[in-house]
Amino acid sequence: MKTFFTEKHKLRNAKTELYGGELVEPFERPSRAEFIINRVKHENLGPIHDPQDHGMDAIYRIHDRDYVDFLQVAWEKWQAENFAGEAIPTTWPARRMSQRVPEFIEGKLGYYAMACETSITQGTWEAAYWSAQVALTAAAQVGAGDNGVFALCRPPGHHSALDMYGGYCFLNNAAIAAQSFLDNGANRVAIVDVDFHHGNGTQDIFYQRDDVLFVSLHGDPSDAFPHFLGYRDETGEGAGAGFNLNYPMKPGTEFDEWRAALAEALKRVSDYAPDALVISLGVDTFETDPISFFKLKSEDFVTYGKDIAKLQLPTLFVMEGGYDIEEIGINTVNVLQGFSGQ
Ligand code: Q9C
Ligand code: ZN
Repeated sequence: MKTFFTEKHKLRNAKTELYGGELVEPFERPSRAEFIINRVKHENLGPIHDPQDHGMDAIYRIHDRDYVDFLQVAWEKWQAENFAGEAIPTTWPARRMSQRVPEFIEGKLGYYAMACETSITQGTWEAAYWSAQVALTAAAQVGAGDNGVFALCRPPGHHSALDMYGGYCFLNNAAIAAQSFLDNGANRVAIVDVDFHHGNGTQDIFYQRDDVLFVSLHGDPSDAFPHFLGYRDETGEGAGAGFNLNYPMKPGTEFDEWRAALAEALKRVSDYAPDALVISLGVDTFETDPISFFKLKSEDFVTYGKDIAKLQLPTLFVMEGGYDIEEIGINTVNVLQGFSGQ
């Protein structure tokens, strides 16, 4: 299996995350990708390639222009105010307030953020841009006939929507890749999101569409981030009615229950008969993940990789979360090896 990866992910290197009322070192840090790429090499998963530059067009197929403009200049504008710390919003357009976009950077941050743990800093835009290019290049490789390809994206993407960042995500790599399949001749694409957290951004982007089926397994939003989306009764709207499927699960969920939900999800995907499958691959379902509450063990990742392979679909794996950093490489590559039968 080929891996697409760039060292440019290191440009995303925030010093702070607001967690438990303190500014801590971000859980989403550069060493995550280093552990994964080292495991890919150690296990001889396959060749590692740099991404090609597919430009901005594919990004604008998913994200709003004003939002992308904001991401590109947010750090510069924040710095111009001579604030001491990293760019973090403080105020949101909550219920019954104006949804106009403010001029001042602090207002813009609140407008475009869906969560405030994700500080914007020097290099954030460039890393997010190249993370999307990794997904696009890997998608093109699937389009060229490879049955399983790994996009080692960092920063992750699935919490990012049309005009929102947060949850460590800026551009929705999986959504951008799914749209690129459609723009290159696919009629239907399925996205299965196995990250511990609900893929609110991906759901929102495709909620009214029937050309992308979105299925997510995740911690119940009543108990887990992103808290405000991911309930079972969110099934799609308009043309998209019936094309969104959520499997929220409770704290302490073990692999047997999780795997049964995956089996249902994969059955729905199989019935949909997509031309391509995108897996939003987060391994924060692991039993010792520091910010999550499922109980998967390392060998379970191999098992579910095999389950996905049984669909026999052209499959793109897009890296999302996973914060037990010492084990992240093992768990991620276990899925890919299970899938490819290595
Ligand atoms: N108490 C991804 O996995 N904060 N994002 C969680 C837990 C945000 C996760 C706080 C978690 C974002 C891509
Ligand atoms: Zn996650």
